[in-house]
Amino acid sequence: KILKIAIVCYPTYGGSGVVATELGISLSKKGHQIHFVTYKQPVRLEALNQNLFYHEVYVPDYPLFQYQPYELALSSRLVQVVNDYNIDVLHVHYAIPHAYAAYMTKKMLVDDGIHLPIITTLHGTDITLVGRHPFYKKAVTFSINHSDCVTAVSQSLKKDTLTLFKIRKDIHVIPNFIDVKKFEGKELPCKRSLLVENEEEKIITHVSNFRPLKRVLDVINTFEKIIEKVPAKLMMVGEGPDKVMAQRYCEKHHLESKVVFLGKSDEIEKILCYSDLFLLPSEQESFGLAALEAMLHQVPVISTNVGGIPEVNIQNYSGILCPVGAVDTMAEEAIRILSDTQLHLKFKQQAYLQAKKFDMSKIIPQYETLYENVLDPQH
Ligand code: GMT
Repeated sequence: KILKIAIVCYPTYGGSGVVATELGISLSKKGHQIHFVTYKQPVRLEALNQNLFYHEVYVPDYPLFQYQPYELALSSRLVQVVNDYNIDVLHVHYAIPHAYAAYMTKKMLVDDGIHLPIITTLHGTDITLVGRHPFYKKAVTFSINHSDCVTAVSQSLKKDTLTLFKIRKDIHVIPNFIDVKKFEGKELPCKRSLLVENEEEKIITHVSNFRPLKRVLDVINTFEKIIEKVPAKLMMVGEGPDKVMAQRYCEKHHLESKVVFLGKSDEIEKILCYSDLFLLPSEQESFGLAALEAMLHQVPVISTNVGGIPEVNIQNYSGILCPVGAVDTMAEEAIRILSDTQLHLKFKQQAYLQAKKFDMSKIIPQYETLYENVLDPQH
């Protein structure tokens, strides 16, 4: 059945926005009509088509407000979109405040005689960091329990949700996905020579939003230890609160010629295609989409062994898992892999094989089944 689906997400560079956008695009290609409702056009939503719509949420400044009432503006806009386009299902990504706004939308629509099923997808810190805070906990619990269907991106996040909140709902685990076909057999322009002088010099990459939980100093400290043994450059991709601190550290330790800060990039795949190793030393990570994207480009991952990462990065297969803060071990493992061409190649191939398990062709139908189930009154 062709469905009309409204999707709410953070339109920024975060993984949850990327997952929501790619899901919407893929569903639109299958014939569903998709309506993104958010405050900015999602970054990966380059081209709208006849099945893909974007509705902006405006939150005008008003001197009385210290905080702009975004949930109010979002739910009002959602009511309007649902009425104007006969939306069948509302799918919100990241509980705060989207699940709450979805509940309000549903309630307001009752006055218009409309029943709107809501699906909430939990992504990470909406549960493990922000959502569990006593300031939000009650509202997060309430809005999860009042969603018609709840999904989490990993078994680990499901477990955390059930441990931290009093949840009466069944939580479906639907992992994040990548598009294997998009790159299969394609030669990407790999400008490796622009960055390194020879094959001996390796390229190590980190992609994140530079928040404290990403532990970007661990990335740099690991890199410092690696270059004691293996010549390498470090690509730091992304923007965020800890970026300046990381740049200062590099200046102070005379690493400027070896560590490149690339900022936000729409061309992650071009950076990954010439990367030899990916570092993800996060303190917490409910899934680790950045690691999965690296693996798709045959980049082995050295990561921490937290949250949902071990469901994505398999120990001694697609990469290596280490305890949080274990900079020495991460560096030793990196040196071991990078200095053995055969071993490196094996990890690269295995990383790709592991990534393929998360191909969108296996994951998108799981969401479609959920949409159909919430629409089926028998269910
Ligand atoms: O929860 C966050 O910190 C933000 C969120 C995002 O928008 O990037 O990240 C989470 O969702 C991603 C997509 O499902 C996951 O890949 C990330 O692991 C997860 N982040 C954390 O758990 C810290």
